[in-house]
Amino acid sequence: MLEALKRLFRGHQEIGVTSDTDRSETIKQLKFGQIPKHVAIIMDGNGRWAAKRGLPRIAGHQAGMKTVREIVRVADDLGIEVLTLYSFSTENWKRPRDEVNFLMKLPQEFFNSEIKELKSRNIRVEMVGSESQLPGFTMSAINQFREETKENTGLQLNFAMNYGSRSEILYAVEGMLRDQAGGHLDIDEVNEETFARYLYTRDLPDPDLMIRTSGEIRISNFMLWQLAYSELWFTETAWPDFKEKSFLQAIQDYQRRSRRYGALK
Ligand code: V0D
Repeated sequence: MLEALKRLFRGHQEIGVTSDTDRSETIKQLKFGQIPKHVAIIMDGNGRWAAKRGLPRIAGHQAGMKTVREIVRVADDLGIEVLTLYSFSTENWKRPRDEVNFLMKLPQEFFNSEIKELKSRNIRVEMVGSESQLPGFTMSAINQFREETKENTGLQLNFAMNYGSRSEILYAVEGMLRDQAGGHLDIDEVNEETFARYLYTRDLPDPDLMIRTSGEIRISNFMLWQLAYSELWFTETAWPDFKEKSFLQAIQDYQRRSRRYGALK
């Protein structure tokens, strides 16, 4: 963790913003023993960011990829264990065909530009969501990531792709009914823990913190089951403008909130 702190300060000096007292104050105030294990983010506002500048929506998605790079770095430096980024929802198929086609090529582009750094940082890349409707070339990029990073033990970076929480819950129910019919699951074994084993997120801890950018104060079908006890943090900032400083602010706010579960209140 001390290494993480050093890296943050080093990065700070390299980008020549030592006079930015806000930022260094935020870093100094972070409690390194209370870093959230799992942070999930709804990366909203790329299209709006572009429209505001008279640019095509795809320019917003491209700018959003730069933010992904920056946030992955800082999350890794802080020692966060799991980062889940909502990159394509089950509803996003309704967007114009050209936009969908463009988005589906981003995993390969991200692979080409990032695989080297991700490997050097010991980051493991995975996806959550339904693989079935995704184009072959998109799945092949994701599978390349999986294959080349499967032994990595550092930050787990998940992309929620073709993900929708209600359909995930139905997928879990189907899985349970199938196991029950096959004699592998008994009705008295149905509880919160066994149910969670049938979700796409079966191998992940629940998010401690969920961040949504760009002003909407909604969950929008993202991790309905998993966010039951999570801290929720919203900002007006659009995803392409969401920088390291905003992320550190979210972590600091998370640490300020006392985490009391319903039972303790
Ligand atoms: C566009 C802003 C990385 C949000 C970020 C297909 C919208 C950039 C990925 C990615 C997207 C996905 C899987 C993977 C590696 C990278 C990505 C999509 C959109 C939707 F294994 N950025 N990104 N995927 N955007």
